[in-house]
Amino acid sequence: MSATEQAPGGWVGTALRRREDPRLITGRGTYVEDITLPGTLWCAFVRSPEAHARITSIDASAARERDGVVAVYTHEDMSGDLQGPLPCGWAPEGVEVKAAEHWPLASGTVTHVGEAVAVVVGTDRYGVVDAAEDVVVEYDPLPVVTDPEAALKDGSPLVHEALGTNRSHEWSLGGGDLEAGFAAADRIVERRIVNHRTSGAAIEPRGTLAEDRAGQLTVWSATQVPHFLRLFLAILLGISEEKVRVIAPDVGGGFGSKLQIYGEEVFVAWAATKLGRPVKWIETRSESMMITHHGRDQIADVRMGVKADGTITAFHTKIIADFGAYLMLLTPTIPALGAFVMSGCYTMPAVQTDIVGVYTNKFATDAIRGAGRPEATHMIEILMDQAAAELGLDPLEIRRRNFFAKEDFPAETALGIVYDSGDYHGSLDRLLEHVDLGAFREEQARLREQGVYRGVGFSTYTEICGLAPSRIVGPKGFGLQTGTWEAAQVRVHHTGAVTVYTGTSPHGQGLDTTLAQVVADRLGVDPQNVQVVHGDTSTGPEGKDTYGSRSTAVGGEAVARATKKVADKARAIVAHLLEAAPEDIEVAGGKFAVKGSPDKGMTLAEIAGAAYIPDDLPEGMDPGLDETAFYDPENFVFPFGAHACIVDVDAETGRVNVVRYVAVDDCGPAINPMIIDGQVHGGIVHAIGQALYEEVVYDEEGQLVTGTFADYRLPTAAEVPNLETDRTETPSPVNSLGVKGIGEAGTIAASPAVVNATVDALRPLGVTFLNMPLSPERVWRAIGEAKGA
Ligand code: MCN
Repeated sequence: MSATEQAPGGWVGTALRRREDPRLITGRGTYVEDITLPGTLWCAFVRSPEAHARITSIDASAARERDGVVAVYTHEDMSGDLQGPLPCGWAPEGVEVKAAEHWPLASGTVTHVGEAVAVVVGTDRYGVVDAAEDVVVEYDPLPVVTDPEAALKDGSPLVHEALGTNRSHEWSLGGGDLEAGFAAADRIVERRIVNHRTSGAAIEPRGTLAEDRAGQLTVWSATQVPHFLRLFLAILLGISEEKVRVIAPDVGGGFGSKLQIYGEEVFVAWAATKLGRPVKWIETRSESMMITHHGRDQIADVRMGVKADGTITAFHTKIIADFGAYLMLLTPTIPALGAFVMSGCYTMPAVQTDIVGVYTNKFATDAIRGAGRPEATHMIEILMDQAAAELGLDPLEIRRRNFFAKEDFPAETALGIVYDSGDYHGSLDRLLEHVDLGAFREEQARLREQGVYRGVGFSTYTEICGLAPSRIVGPKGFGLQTGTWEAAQVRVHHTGAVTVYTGTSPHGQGLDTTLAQVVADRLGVDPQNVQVVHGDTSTGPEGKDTYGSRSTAVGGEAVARATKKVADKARAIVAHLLEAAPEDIEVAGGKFAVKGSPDKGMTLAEIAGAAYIPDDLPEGMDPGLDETAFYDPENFVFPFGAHACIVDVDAETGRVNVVRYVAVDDCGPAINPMIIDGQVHGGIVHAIGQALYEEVVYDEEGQLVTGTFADYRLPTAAEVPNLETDRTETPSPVNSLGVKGIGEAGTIAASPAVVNATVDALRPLGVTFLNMPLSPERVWRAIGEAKGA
């Protein structure tokens, strides 16, 4: 299909090329870095080289004397103007969360390497960096703890003395009779699963520019959450909200790491108001590795009870979640998100997740693509393979025996969560159309004789996304101190061109294209004539931004609902002018036409003309063609799928090479199959990266060992085979589009497939279990240990 050839059903379903791409890939995007206002001042942060220390003195006199330095600030300069510390948005009823105060600039003590201690502001971008080196900070080092288990022990150094403990909180989610479930099991499979710390590693580091012009504060920031940022800037700086405008211009990837209210953003906004001049900060790559939040970092002791035939009787996981030094916007919620889908695709009668959150002297963890759900899927899918091996069952057979059946949907899990729709057997069947398992096993045996260790691994997953239902997510439910609805405005201009304002805020997901497709079908126009505006808090309705794969299932549905209101009004105008009944007007052939008389109709431009020059509108109708909708869904949506990974392992060096990867995903009816493929590709590569290469490492002194892309190994095209993708389409009953999220699905699904494949390859050598990352050294050692065993 060519780039613009419409699918038979309309623009929805068409593999339209991302129309934002020509601009983005030819250097015509506008990132924060591209915006410099006259008189802009730059800032450079003085960051702690210590992981834990008392600040005994800060001497900025030499820095202040440097040419071009306008000011040097510390916490004391700012604190009087701040209405409170940086926010953590989770305060569930009945759970005591011990949150340490977290300020943009350290207050007396530093608790992780890279913590900002002072800032130099000046006229020259490079001059401020030199001046920052002239700021002399004296530290009195304190004992450091980086291991979360050590941090939980009595007598451990305390990250925050004032809290009296390193334990931030405990939280559990369970359902069904766990004890009875384990009592009924023929076997209990137990594993310790370590899900190591990773970085979001977006191609564009963070950056913020702020200008205060006559009391109106405008902030450009590389953020996923401009609406939340405006709200918190207003609250923290004590400025009336309408006087704060936040613009997220083009944002070069976020992967969760820009779903945050960062100290640098607050500082830059504050400094702009203080100095009356624009202030700008652009993060360096090494800062990004150090002080843009990390993800994962969980140790889970997982137990699964199974009958001899593979039926699961109980699933219990105890998670130690390493939060680093501070609870940031969503830090403590991340492991809990995984708890909601700890049943996976399976009819487990009893499930429980117990979480303990721990402070350590590292930077904070928070949402990174998948946010809690990759960790949950990893536990479940690794345990499925481990149980199959212990019971002598086929890994796919054990899955099938426990799947919810297609007829079970909507399916309630033991946790009381209702999965909206699904066909788990269907997606696995589809996967096996691509992967001939019989032929693979023959090839595997043949290769083993030649000393080549090839393995196949599977992951059958479901995830929870479309983050909304406020009644479940909000203060009286899960405990987020916000609503999580979405809003949209659809404005038809005089000429019939359309502008859509969405409260979501994409940073690479292609929403400019897909939301235009949704609108185009409903208004009978070409998507090229539908402009999508996002990421500016002073245009369009309020919004709740982008995370949790919500932009389509929640934001897209809000767009669909606003468009429906416009279409209904258009229908009424056409019916009035053409003397037909509104219910007889349909959108066909680029017109609002009378059913059965395609020639009798009006284009959107003609209707807009009638709406804006209102000399003959239906009785009582207001002029204009411009509608807004707010949408708060009844439930989440639950995408699902089946993935297969084939790897070769070099038994001499331990190197794992992914030779084939096949994914079948289901996110409901595709709006744009090409964009879905792109999202799945990116998601899988993210997980292959975690499984094989990427790891944020701190040493025992709390020094960051992986501070650059030379140490933090992102996979490149050379490490990833051509990914094979296919889809099934099971509509969700939750929204009118039937859609579910796809932005995180690949990442949620893929890591256990890679690990299961590696273990499958190495079973003849006696390796039966591995934790990530599967670095050559770890795999090589495991082979050696198995030989010695
Ligand atoms: N889509 C579709 N048909 C469907 C479902 C989705 O065509 N049935 C399309 C959507 O319209 C959208 C894309 O797929 O163009 C992803 O949609 P959705 O799943 O709703 O996810 P969001 O837009 O809310 O994106 C968030 C999600 C998250 S949480 C992370 S993290 C992430 C991700 O998406 N970060 C990304 N994908 C990313 N992709 C890029 N390039 N960069 C990031 O930082």
